Amino acid sequence: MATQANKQDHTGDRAERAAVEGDYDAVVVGAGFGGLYALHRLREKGLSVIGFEAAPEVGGTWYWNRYPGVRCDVPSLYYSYTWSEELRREWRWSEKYAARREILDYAKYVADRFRLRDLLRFQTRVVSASFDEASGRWLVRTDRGDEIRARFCIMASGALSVPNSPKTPGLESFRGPIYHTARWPEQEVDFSGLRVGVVGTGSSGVQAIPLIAEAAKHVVVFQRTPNFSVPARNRALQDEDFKQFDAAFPAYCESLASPNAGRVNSSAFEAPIPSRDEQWRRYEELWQEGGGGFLLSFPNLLTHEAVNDVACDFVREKIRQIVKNPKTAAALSPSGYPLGVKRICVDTNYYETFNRDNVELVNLKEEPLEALTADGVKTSARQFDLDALVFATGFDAITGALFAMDIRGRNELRLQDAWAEGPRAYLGIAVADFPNLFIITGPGSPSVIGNMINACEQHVDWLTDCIDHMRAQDFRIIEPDPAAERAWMTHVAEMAERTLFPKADSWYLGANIAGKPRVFMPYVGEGYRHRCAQIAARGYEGFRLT
Ligand code: N01
Repeated sequence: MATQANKQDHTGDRAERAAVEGDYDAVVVGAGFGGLYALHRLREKGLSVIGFEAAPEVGGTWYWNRYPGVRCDVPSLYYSYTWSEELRREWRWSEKYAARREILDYAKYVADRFRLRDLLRFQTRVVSASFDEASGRWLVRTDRGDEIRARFCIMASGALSVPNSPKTPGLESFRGPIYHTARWPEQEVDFSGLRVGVVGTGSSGVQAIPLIAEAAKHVVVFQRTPNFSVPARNRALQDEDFKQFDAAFPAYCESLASPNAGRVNSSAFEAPIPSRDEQWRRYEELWQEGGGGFLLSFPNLLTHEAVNDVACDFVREKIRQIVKNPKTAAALSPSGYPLGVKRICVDTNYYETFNRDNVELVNLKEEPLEALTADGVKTSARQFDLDALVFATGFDAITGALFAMDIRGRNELRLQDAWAEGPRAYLGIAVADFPNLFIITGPGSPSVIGNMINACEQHVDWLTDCIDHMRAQDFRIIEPDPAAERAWMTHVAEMAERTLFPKADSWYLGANIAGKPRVFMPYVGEGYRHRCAQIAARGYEGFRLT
């Protein structure tokens, strides 16, 4: 899509530099929270390591996502690394849910504090990585002519980093600027006095729409599927919050490694079905508290329709109470899929925004979007004249960034071909036929279902310990046994099937991308970390070490 954002050169001028060549122990692709920690840990273990990052700065998806209202939906005290006590003491978040700017500052602080920038080549995109059988090394090439060899290749390219840009007919004919939330320009976009169309009502749209509506003359929201959204009730953090967090921190870290930790744990299948009254009371408490903690209301919320249906009713009732126009309220009310199985949105004044005179909701289920024209958007029923358009249409999640590179394993096998019927990765971290390649938060690991920053840390700790073990035992190659990989992916699928997750067309399933195999990618079961630790303790059970 020729959007305003990628028409401009976001990465600025690329400073001249000589191409890098040579041999390293490890290469890290991406300088988001996974890549930064991987660089730190690998260097700490005494490995020679180099990192490549397409952006001119660290931060990963937080570098590129600059749309109005962008902030994290995980409380900032928890959306933080746990691996450095010093870092934890030094960094002080200002708000319960940090805005993008502060998260980016945190990533920059980490890069400076731990001297990671020297290891990184910025404004450099990895274009290919291929495994050379003879030397047992990866040959990695970039768009700046770098050619490096490395024993280990660590893909920290992100689960939500490649924008999904629908190929809407007439895209090139629209006269105004087109923005994508995941590739927003660096300079502030001034919508004042403009008629703005927003396509998409996931987390990004739900955050952006209220602020665009405050600035613009008129906003038309093109909604295909309404999402469940809960209020964030964001606020400044107080000393008391830090005290409470410090007290809870050791138990929190312990809980991450517990055999029961996970989005859905075994208690879900044993817990009684709470009465409607009990549920209503609990949802009201959590609604007032604000945030995605709503999903922690009952252990069987994501496994039992009888429970989930009440939660859906509760949110729909809230929408009816907030949105004055009954037709708009009905159109904003999700139905036909359970709450929480598409990522729940966490908003500030989202539903309230539809009470504004300058905001209009278009239900694309009733009048599908047919094309862009020079003047705006044409649905099957009407033409909407617009000055600017925003696509808040999400990402090609989990596999998108990997497929954007030409990754080849044994016998030139392309990752795309290996995953033609859906991604497969043992523990979501390593792939049969792709030796010594590690994917941070890959398909088959909890990744996007939990706290991404903690998920990245766990993968980095696991893979660096694995590399340590290999060096100590003089192993050169590690790769999953295909049978172990198959068994793991079967388990991932079975766990998802025991829940309500597959009952919605979500990006977890690849349903948002035409032609993408419909495979539920994240691991929703319990004890993932515990299992990874056990597998390591048993000499990397299910892996072949040679
Ligand atoms: O993307 P989405 P997102 N025509 O895929 C619609 C994380 N995140 O960027 O549902 C019309 O959720 C699509 O409609 P439908 C978070 O994990 C976190 O908002 O496919 N509409 C949907 O409404 C989140 O889940 C934070 O029918 C089209 C929307 O676009 C993930 O990123 C903030 C369309 C896309 O929603 C993705 O969120 C932002 C088309 N052709 C993101 N194609 C926080 O931490 C798509 N849509 C708060």
